Amino acid sequence: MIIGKDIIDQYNKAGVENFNSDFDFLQNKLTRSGANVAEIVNKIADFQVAIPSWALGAGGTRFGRFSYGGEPAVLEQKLDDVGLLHALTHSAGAVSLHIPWDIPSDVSALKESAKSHGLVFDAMNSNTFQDQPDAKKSYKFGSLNSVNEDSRAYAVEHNKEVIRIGKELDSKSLTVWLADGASFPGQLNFQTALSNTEKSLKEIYADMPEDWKLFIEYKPYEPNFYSTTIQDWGTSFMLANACGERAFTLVDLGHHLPNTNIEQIVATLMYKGKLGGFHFNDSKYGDDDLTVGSIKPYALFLIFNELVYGIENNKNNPYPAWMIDASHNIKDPLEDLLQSLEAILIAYAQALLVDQKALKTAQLNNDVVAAQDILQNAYRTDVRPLLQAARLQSGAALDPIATYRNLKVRETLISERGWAKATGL
Ligand code: AOS
Ligand code: ZN
Ligand code: ZN
Ligand code: ZN
Repeated sequence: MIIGKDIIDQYNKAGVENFNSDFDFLQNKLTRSGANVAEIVNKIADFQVAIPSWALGAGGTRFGRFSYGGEPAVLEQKLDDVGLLHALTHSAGAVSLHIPWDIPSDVSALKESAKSHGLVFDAMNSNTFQDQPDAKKSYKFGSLNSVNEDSRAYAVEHNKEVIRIGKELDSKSLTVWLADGASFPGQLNFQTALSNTEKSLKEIYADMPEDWKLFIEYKPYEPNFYSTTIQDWGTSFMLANACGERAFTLVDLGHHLPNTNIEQIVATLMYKGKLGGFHFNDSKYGDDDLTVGSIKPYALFLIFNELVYGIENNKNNPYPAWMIDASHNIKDPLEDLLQSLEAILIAYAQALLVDQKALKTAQLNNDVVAAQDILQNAYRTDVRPLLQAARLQSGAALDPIATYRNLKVRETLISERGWAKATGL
């Protein structure tokens, strides 16, 4: 199924009048307070978030998975789904593949299809957290950190294979997330595990082309419940520094112990030029991988406030790679991703509204009340007309979810693809 611009335009007609009056109201209000609305709308329109191939099927928990119907069975169909999201929003212009779940059978056909949807291949993801049916070595007791030299070499080799596939697709980065750790005290020697991990990552880094980046993701626990070798941003940062200047830390919002100040981590990494990538999701308890902005939208805004500040002020930090890393089993995955994209852009737009000059003045005067007000004024602004303006100007849908439903996308996908489950998680 392909959604053409003409069809979107047709559906937009019904909403344009309301949009105009909402937008005028907001534009006047923001212009009065000194904001450059056209510039903000352009920034929102430019913001692109990668969709991971594994979020397109119905995800789940370790207790079960319920199919949604019409899930993409093969990589080409996953690309088609991201294409639908991009047509509706014009903010999902990239796809993040996972090897071995997404091994392309015909590289040039795949590139052609990506091009036709306006998509690029963002970071490649390796997988050394599962044994594949044809696995020659096991990752049961670790991969890049393994005490078993053969397992370690096998895991390094897999990452090199992912780089090789990524090169063919013109991807420019590799994300490494490791499940490596221990479930019981005494199971592994922390220092040996860390030093093996560092050695392995250096081998992978050395194999990357000169214009590639390595993103090192951290996570405090799960699937191991006593220790994880790359448990926090500090460990990731240390390993990134050990690898070299094209290695960076990747922040996944769900990978922190409760109440961790993630915005401060973002600021610290950007200050050092080491924030490479971002996985968006939301959570209440752990790595819940819920829809972005569904639980803690204010925290998301505060994080974006640091991102916007860092993009402006830390020129030593490369522009981060954005990806949604969410997956669960009770919503239509495409509608869920549309909600996540909306939440990301809302937080971004609100952060763009923060009066940075006034905030600096308040901070210099230790005016705590004013500082809080400046942030909350931005956060409490209903910025959705700005997102609509950005979409309208790029030919996307004024209301993506309503258009998706009106067009009966899921019903069409079910009739085209049936009830087979997606490959992957
Ligand atoms: C796992 O918890 C991490 O969030 C990973 O980034 C990702 O979900 C996994 O690599 C899926 O392939
Ligand atoms: Zn992640
Ligand atoms: Zn995760
Ligand atoms: Zn997650």
